[in-house]
Amino acid sequence: SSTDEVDFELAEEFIRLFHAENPEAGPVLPRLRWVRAEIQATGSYRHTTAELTFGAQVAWRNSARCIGRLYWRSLRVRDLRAVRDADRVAAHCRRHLRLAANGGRIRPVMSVFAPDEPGRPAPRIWNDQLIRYAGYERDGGVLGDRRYLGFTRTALDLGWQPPEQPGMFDALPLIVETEQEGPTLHPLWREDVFEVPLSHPELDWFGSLGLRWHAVPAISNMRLVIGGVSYPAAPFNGWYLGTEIGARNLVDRDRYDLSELVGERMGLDRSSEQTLWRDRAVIEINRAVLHSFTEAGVSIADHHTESERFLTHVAREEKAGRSCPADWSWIVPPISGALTPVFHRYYDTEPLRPEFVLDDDAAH
Ligand code: HEM
Ligand code: NRG
Repeated sequence: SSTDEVDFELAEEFIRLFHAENPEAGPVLPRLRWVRAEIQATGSYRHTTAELTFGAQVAWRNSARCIGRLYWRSLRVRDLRAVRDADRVAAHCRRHLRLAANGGRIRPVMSVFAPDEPGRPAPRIWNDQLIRYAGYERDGGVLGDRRYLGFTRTALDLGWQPPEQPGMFDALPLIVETEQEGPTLHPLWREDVFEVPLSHPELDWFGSLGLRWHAVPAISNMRLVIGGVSYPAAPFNGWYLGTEIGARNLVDRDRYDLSELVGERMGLDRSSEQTLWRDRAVIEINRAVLHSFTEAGVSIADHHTESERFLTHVAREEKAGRSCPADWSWIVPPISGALTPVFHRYYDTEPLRPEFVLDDDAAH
């Protein structure tokens, strides 16, 4: 498990990589001797801030499912390894969201909290993202995000007070667990949740559907593993690819399931699948997402542009003599796949370290 003693070979592999890519860090052998002694004495070792920052950036570079990796060097890493108690973890997560949103000019940020150590588990964030919307059962249907029915129930059981008038887009509280305190609730504040109301460049009625989405996707349930050391609480964010919201979150059957409603409002012929009314509705939802974010001055990428950038990244990595692991089924966007260049080729698949790991017991 991740609170076991660190394997020196994993530490060595990372320290060698760090020194190979950062020659200004000096000779590798003294550092390796130090790390070996520290593991022998304590069962683990402490990364320098430079190692931590580099390790986090390379874990992003190695994320086979991520199309956004061209800017991996620009990741800002907040070294919060001294933070262990739930209140401070939550306060720093809220600050992370404000730093990342940056008034709309979204910055890729990661906050690294205390690692697991032998016999001393790190704090854990139960939410799969820092911002997620509640789902409530309402007369046979669901109000809000269907996928978060279970998490919403958990939050309510822990004592969460939902808004007096529950809605489709109520930000869930953070649930932070520490060894001493157990799970604890931490509501987000309004100013932590930068949101964009959705409207459409031509379909005037679209704005009155009352749809919105949050500006910052911040994954909080992946363990960052650098040189054998596990950081279970290390939330990170970039900006959205429009299709994540427009083709999945608002459209998947187990999320907001809105294609039927939008198809109907568009007056499309839904008597047969052959009219492709679903596809037409989903395209308009995606136009609304890109239009609304851009009008609001909030960073967002379209799948054509981000696909081009990703191939630039793959080419750069190749030129640097590195392999670039990529998972075709995650990289190709969920709409218009073959219209983007990422569709028309295969990728390296051997995983590399450092990495983000999704634990089995994570997620909801
Ligand atoms: C996954 C885009 C930044 C790490 C993804 C996915 C997209 C994406 C579209 C697939 C998500 C899905 O289908 O649910 C972007 C864009 C970014 C960005 C446009 C803008 C800068 C980052 C950053 C990190 C990161 C900063 C980490 C430091 C990952 C990881 C996954 C992923 C680990 C896989 C998540 C999983 O397995 O559920 N990204 N990303 N990305 N991204 Fe990025
Ligand atoms: N599909 C999820 C977010 C997953 C990660 N996507 C990013 N990551 N863009 C959703 O909320 O729709 N990022 O770090 O920017």
